Amino acid sequence: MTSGACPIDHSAAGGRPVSANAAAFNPFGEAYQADPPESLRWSRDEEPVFYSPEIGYWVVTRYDDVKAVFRDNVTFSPSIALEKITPVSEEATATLARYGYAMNRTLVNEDEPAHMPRRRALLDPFTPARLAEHEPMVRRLARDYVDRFVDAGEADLVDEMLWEVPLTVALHFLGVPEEDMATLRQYSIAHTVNTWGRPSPEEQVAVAEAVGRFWQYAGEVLEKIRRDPSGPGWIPFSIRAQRQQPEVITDSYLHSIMMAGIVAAHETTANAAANAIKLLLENRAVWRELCAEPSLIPNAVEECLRHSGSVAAWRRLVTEDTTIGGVPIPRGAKLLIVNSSANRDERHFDNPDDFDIRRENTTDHLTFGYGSHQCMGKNLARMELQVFLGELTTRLPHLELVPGQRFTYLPNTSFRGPEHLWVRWDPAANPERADPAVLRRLTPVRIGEPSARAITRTVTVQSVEPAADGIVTLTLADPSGRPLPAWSPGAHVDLHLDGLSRQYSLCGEAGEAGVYRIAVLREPESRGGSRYVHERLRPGARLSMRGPRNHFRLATGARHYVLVAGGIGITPIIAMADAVRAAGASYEVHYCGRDRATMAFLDRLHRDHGDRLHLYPGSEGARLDVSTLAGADDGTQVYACGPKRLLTALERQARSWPEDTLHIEHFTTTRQELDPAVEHGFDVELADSGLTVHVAPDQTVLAALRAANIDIPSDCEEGLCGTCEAPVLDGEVDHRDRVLTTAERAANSMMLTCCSRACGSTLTLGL
Ligand code: FMN
Repeated sequence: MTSGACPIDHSAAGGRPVSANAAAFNPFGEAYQADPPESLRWSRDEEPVFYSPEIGYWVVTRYDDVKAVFRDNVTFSPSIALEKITPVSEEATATLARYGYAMNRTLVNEDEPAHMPRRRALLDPFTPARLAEHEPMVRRLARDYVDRFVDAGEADLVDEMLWEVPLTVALHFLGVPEEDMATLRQYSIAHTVNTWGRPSPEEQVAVAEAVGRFWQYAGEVLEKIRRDPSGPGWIPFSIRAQRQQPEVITDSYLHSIMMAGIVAAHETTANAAANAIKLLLENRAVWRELCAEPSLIPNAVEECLRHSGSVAAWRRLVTEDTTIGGVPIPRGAKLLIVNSSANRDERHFDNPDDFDIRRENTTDHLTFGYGSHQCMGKNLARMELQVFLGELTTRLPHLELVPGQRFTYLPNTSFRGPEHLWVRWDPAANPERADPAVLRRLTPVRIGEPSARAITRTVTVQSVEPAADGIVTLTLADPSGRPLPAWSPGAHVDLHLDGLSRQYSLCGEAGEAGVYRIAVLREPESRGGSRYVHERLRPGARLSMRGPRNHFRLATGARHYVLVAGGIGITPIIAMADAVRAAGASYEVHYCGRDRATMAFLDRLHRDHGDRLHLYPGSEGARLDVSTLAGADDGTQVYACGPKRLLTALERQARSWPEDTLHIEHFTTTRQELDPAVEHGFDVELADSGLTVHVAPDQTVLAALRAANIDIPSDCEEGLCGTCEAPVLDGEVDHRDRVLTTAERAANSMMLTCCSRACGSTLTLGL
């Protein structure tokens, strides 16, 4: 083909050749409609940023690139987020004009500096504290709708529940009277097709009619509420806010958010719920796990949003010549950023196609977007999804997909969910028939991102044996006999003990593949965890466990290892000793204790590490002099775990050792309640979200971020586990955790938000 005959406009592609794959890409075609991330696998692997002549957009498919675009809302303007992706025919334009259709800026498609003041002014009803007020309403609606079909044996969940409940929730949330649901549903679909679809010219006119009527309807409702805006809901709240800040919240703005709000608040949630239930029923073992262990639901919701989210792609306009992933992109280019593809990028998520509800970084998904335009309603959506799954797993655990059904999707680039979802079950087996008390069981809802604490697995206690005075060893196994995941020396698990989360280091031997061994000291001043282990745990008991995770990783390749343990701190150290011995490395073990009777693993240590072992039982007058340790020798690595006194002495000694020689793990925290008389308040600026959050003297950074709707996973909330870390861009941190190393603190690029604070009046975080 000569260049003159080439159908592709290379100038739009910045003069770059368009590959065959890029030329063939069509987001309205079968492959993308069936499975957007799968249809773009080639792109993630070979050409992560490409020009699509079919739609005239640049397409961005890798995680880091998509996130970078979301993060920079100036270079990548959101102004085209609601633009019609298919050019509108003259007739349709005339139809819209007849209705006075004037959809203007809404939060979704507005540039700075106008956007953030509006977002801030309208944010309050979306904060977790306000959202909690809606939980009873969401539960009541879910219950009522399931009541309607629970005895039927078969239902189309989309038609009979998943569309109307989110729509009703949306109307309640907005403070809009419940109107004709079926009409509103048609309006919403028309809006989606109008914005993100490819209607034929004839369809365009019908769609424009519906959109025009929707616009008119939104205006009428707004007027009605304006007459008495004292009621609950976001729209009355916004009308009241308009009185305070008329120049920020204008009339046309209110009309636009009224219409966009109805769609944004319900269609995405309805689709997300249908996707989630379909995915769970296709993965029956996971569905069964949720039925048995409802505390897994919040994380399952998050993994469903990552794996099969309802917002497949979003749009941005490039405002200056730039590069994305190294590819030059000209000013004026339009971007289709495919967040569903980013969510399956193996560069960010391990085995991304697997559906794994215990995935550690699930919440990193980009289904809600990211940064200053992140979905404001994300926590309302999460709440609804949790309530739906709680209701269905409790009342219809025997639910299954009707086999052989073909799932259809409304053809468009962005909003994705099956139009129908047929399920069936045997009503005679409904649990509530045998035991009406089932209906009183409330699955707790977590408002906000899932707690890392909830990513649990159930284990059985296989044996409990004395290891020394006051210490028992427990062997933990998978209840079904499957091997537990592999672990590395220094790793710990988090056990859920009667409502408490406690960490225990793994100390099993190499031959014990598939089971975990831990040793637990009964603390005289126990806060409940170790007492529970000693008094209540017997063989056969079931426990919720999280992990293993490792913040005390053994570096390979050192010339010599010095391993130091005090008391129960021997647990990670013995695993390290086994590993360095197996690797044939040079090492020595130093083990201090009160007396031999209280020192665990002495036989094993003598047997496996006899000539390398140095024991210091205090009752025999033996004392470890840390100044004699070989830390100063080039290539030596020192690992230590034990009581604070020992670790402080080592830290002091380590000042004379080469940097990064000493690695320690604390088992305890000295964290105290925050005393407002001693602490000072400060501001945390969030660079990616465009927010400034004030942290009061008696508040943690984590709590302040949560109250402002920022997602941060957490677990121990004592500065011990490292889950709640956040990137620091500016400002000096007063580090109070027990996880970061001296080098990490000195770099000042990371902080643990559950306990660390600002030295000065401001911190800037990369959130
Ligand atoms: N305590 C142990 O008895 N054995 C261990 O192996 C152990 N490993 C720990 C690992 C880490 C990373 C951390 C932070 C703590 C560890 N602890 C260990 C301390 C326990 O988590 C817990 O604080 C202790 O059992 C006292 O809890 P209680 O006051 O509720 O009884």
